[in-house]
Order: sequence, then structure tokens, then C-alpha cells
Amino acid sequence: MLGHSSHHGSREMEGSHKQPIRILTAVAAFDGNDASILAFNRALLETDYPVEVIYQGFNMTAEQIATSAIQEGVHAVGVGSYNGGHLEFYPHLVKRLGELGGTRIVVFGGDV
Ligand code: B12
Repeated sequence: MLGHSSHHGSREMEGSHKQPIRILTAVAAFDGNDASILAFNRALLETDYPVEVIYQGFNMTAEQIATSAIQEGVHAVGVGSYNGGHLEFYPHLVKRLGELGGTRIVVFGGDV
């Protein structure tokens, strides 16, 4: 079970047997700006690719995101960060993912 407002969504290409790309999304700690990540989740699910989105919610620490990413076996992690701390948050997240064995997990984000 993930964070407080987690929910899953998925969309798979009709007639395709391809494994969906699993993506965990979240908003950085001390950050309540979730409007953009919610729009981003929707955009991901509306692509023509088989994508599975696991939304962990907002106000997530790098530790929580990294741990969930490993547990959920995702291919990528998308993080929104609006509190100005992204320059430290993203490298810390990448470092923790690496320490937990997730060196191949792609991290991408949108920030202010
Ligand atoms: C809406 C908003 C709020 C809403 C948030 C509602 C919500 N549920 O999300 C509310 C009113 C709650 C809010 C509160 C605050 N806010 Co505010 N807010 C904004 C505002 C006006 C718009 C942000 C937004 O959602 N834009 C719409 C999205 C779709 O567009 P975007 O942000 O450009 O995102 C694009 C890319 O970044 C990218 N993207 C975004 N996320 C992601 C994620 C991934 C994975 C990827 C790949 C891409 C991606 O794609 C988007 C589309 O192109 C901005 C100012 C601005 N005009 O940007 C301030 C802003 C973010 N807020 C700010 C501040 C300071 C605050 C408060 C601290 C104010 C206060 N003193 O209380 C609080 C913080 C609350 C908290 N706990 O975090 C500052 C942050 C300054 C900073 N970083 O140093 C900003 C920049 C305003 C400013 N210039 O001062 N805010």
C-alpha cells in the first residue's frame, strides 16, 4: 500500500501483448502543488503506449518515493516539485534509488 492518496490507473494498447511501462508519480515533500502532476498522470494515461501509472500522492519524501519505486518495480519515476527544493531533491532521490538497487529507474520531473 502506498501513500495516503494513492490510486492506480492503466491503459493498454488494444491487441498488444507488450508489457506496460510502469511509472510511479509523486509530488516532493512539503509541497501541496498537485494540480500539475494530476494533469500529467492523465496525459500519461491518454498516450497510445501501454502505460501503468501509480500515483503516490503529494508531500512525499525521497525515501518514500525511492522505497515505493523499488517495491512496485517501476521503470520510471516522475516527480513534481514546486517548493524550490528540486535542485537538492532530485539528486537525493536518484542517490537513494541507486542505493536501493534502482540504478536503472529513470527519474524525470517538473519543477519551479
Ligand atoms: C496553483 C498554484 C498553487 C495552488 C496549488 C493547487 C494545487 N492543488 O496544485 C495553491 C494555492 C495550493 C498554492 C499554494 C502555494 N504556493 Co503556489 N502556485 C500555483 C501556481 C499559480 C500555478 C502552478 C500550477 O499548477 N501550474 C499549472 C501547471 C500545469 O503548469 P506548470 O506549473 O507550468 O507545469 C508545467 C511543467 O513544470 C511541467 N510539469 C509540472 N509538473 C510536472 C511533473 C512531471 C513529472 C513532469 C515531467 C513535468 C511536470 O509540465 C507542466 C505543463 O507544461 C504557481 C505560479 C505559476 N504561475 O507557476 C504558484 C507557485 C508554484 N506557488 C508558490 C508558492 C510560494 C506557494 C505557497 C508557499 C504560498 C504560501 N505562502 O502559502 C503555497 C505552498 C503550499 C504547499 N503546501 O505547497 C511559488 C513557488 C516559489 C518557489 N518555488 O520558490 C509559485 C511559483 C508562485 C510564485 N511565483 O511565487 N499554489
